[in-house]
Amino acid sequence: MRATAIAQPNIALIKYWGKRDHERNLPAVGSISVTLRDLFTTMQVELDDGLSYDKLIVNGAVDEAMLPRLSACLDLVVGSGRPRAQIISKSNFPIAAGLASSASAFAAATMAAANAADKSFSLADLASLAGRASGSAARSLYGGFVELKNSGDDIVVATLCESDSWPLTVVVAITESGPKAVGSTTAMELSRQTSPFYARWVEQQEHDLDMARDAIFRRDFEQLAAIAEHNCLKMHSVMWTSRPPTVYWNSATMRCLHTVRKLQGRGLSVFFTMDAGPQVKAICLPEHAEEVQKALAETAGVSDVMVSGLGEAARLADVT
Ligand code: 2P0
Repeated sequence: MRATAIAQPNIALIKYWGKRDHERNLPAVGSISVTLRDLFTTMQVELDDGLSYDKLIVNGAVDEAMLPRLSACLDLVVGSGRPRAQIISKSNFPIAAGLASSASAFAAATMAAANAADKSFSLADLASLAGRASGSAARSLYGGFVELKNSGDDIVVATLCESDSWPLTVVVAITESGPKAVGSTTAMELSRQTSPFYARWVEQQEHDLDMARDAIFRRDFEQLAAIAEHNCLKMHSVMWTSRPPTVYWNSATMRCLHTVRKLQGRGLSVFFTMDAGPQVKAICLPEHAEEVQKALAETAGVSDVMVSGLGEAARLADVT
């Protein structure tokens, strides 16, 4: 009744922002992401009839805040009459700071819970279940370049290109390490309800997905860079025009964008993207990673820089 799974966070190049169905947590738009290799979350789920309540330990400390969402995820995967669980989670990167920690956490939790309960779900079923817990988590069940499509009443997730067939590098500049002030679920709902740009955002997403998919199939870095930056800035424009506005950036975020622009001016193959947090992710060709890392580390306000290649799908660590 115990299993452990490992999943890596993913970084969206074409973003998920907004829901079309709250109850089932269905996204309003498709998305394309890259799964990372070097940042990871390990999740051990132990179902125990002797327990009277669920318990979550994150990086050695009891975590009450995330427990209700994880308990609901386990209810979906195992069934609401399930035994209570002890869940032990470890991540090697800052959590709740816009680094997609919920994606790796819920992807790993879904896989571990299914195996602890001896349920044999297909990968597609696991992705659907993980997506109900956290939209971006569905993508972390797959490796490399991953697309999440809206399909009728559910989602369909698939790898577009394996990590080793276009091995890009992701450099993450940390500009703030505390948890974010507004959770992305709340912020995206605010955007849907109040931003005058929201409808256009949804309307244009298919075009952005087509452009990114085409760029990935043809390994066209310039095309991918242009559409990913555009899509990211559109998503943040939707947030900024919400009432009240959601602004995840800080001054160091902006300085990192200028750093990336300068690197591009010098001919380096690199582009930026930002999510529901102030960190900047610079995606580049591996031969430019060292220079990108150095330039971001020297940018004022950057406290740390993490580097990752692209990685594989979520997997089981053991089953006992
Ligand atoms: C993404 N984000 O595509 C976008 C870009 C943040 C910005 O998916 O409400 O934790 O749990 O489904 O997946 C973060 O939101 O949201 C996210 P829920 P999730 O990566």
